[in-house]
Amino acid sequence: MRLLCSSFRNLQSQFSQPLEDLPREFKPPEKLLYLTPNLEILLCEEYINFKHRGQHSQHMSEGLSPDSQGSASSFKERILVHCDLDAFFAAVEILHHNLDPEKPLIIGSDPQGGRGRGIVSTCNYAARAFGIHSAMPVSEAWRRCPGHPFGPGHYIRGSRGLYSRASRKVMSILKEPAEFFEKASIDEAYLDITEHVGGDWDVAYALCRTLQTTIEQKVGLTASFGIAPTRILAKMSSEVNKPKGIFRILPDEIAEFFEGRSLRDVPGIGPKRATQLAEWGFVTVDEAYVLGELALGRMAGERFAHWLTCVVDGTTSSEVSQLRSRKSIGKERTFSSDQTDHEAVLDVLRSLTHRVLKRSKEMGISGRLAEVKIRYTGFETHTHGRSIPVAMDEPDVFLRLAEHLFATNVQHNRGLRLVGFRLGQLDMPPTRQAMLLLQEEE
Ligand code: TTP
Ligand code: MG
Ligand code: MG
Repeated sequence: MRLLCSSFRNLQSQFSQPLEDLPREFKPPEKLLYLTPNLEILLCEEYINFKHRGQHSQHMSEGLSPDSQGSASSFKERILVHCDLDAFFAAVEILHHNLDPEKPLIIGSDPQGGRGRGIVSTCNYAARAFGIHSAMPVSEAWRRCPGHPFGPGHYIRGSRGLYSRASRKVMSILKEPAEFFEKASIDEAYLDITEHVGGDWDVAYALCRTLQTTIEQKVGLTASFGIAPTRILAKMSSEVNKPKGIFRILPDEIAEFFEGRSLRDVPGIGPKRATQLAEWGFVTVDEAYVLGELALGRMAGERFAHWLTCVVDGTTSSEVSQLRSRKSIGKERTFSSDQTDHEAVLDVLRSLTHRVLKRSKEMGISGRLAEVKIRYTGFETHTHGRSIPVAMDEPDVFLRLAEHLFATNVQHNRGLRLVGFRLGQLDMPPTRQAMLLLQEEE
């Protein structure tokens, strides 16, 4: 059996008693809330913030607009922007390797001369002319547009680091004018710019044109923008004039926008649902909408009918918040060889926890759940979690929780293949994001 070093043993004995039971429901503390015997967290001052957090959670779970949480906005409609980069991975590779954008470029797994078994990640617009698209088997892509020496196709496996760097640069440009900002994926973001443009849709259009030019000049990538009063409408409009397009749906133009528009174009309507609706004779959104919520509900289900009616009425969510796209923030490390020195693994866990909390602070996000992931030799994986009563972003709190979870759960005679830390049950005070933006402007 392996010898544990003394500090690790001390840590274990410290945690041999379970953490004192924390109240399930948060009540304003008299003075102090003790998480562990050694860790005191003064909550009196912080309580004000936590109340805000509570309100914000409610607003998010109800999917209401930022207005409805009682902020000082005087605008009835929100002005939301959805930005999506064009042929993102392919565009970054073209830039990095100085390739000809007119030649078909396919990013994905190795085509192995047409025998490859992987899929296409994306391709540039020249390759799309051959009918190639994301998620297509790479063998099919090769059949449509073979690579050298059989055809003009250029195939690249791709490098994630390049894409992340480009994404970060774009996001920092987009973040600037947004009151509320949400990175929705590596190449897309939602912005709420209502106050910034004074509720003026023409100013919003001009701002998107400026952002588009700035991204092209500073990062070398083209982006498409959609401007609309709800999230789903903004997302749909960013698709309309791709690549390098801008499209705007004004609040009184929504019905017109859906006239003759395929139901399949609405995010959330998949091929199965679209086929079913087509069998009943509905191909376009307006065809289904004119039936009325009640009648459509009898055929397609009440929930779907209600949702589609809300989409066309422009009453779906207009909330932009980083928490919509993020469920947790986590980092993990796989060891090049399995570790038996648990003290060393604990050090790695501490460093991962620090990095997660640093990231969460940068994003203005706090969390209630600490989760430690442990993978043993042979791939057996366990996660151990513990919630605290209120969302926090204090590294020390989560460091103690991570140490506790590791020390009380790790199986001592086993080698470790991976360790990880995750911050979950995320929350964000509504004022925090604004503060973050202000700080960045300074
Ligand atoms: P998308 O924005 O869906 O596609 P895109 O940017 O390549 O093209 P478009 O001009 O139509 O927006 O996805 C962004 C990146 O995410 C894309 O460049 C590659 C990656 N991706 C995959 O790896 N697999 C997939 O199935 C999809 C859809 C995207
Ligand atoms: Mg894209
Ligand atoms: Mg995208």
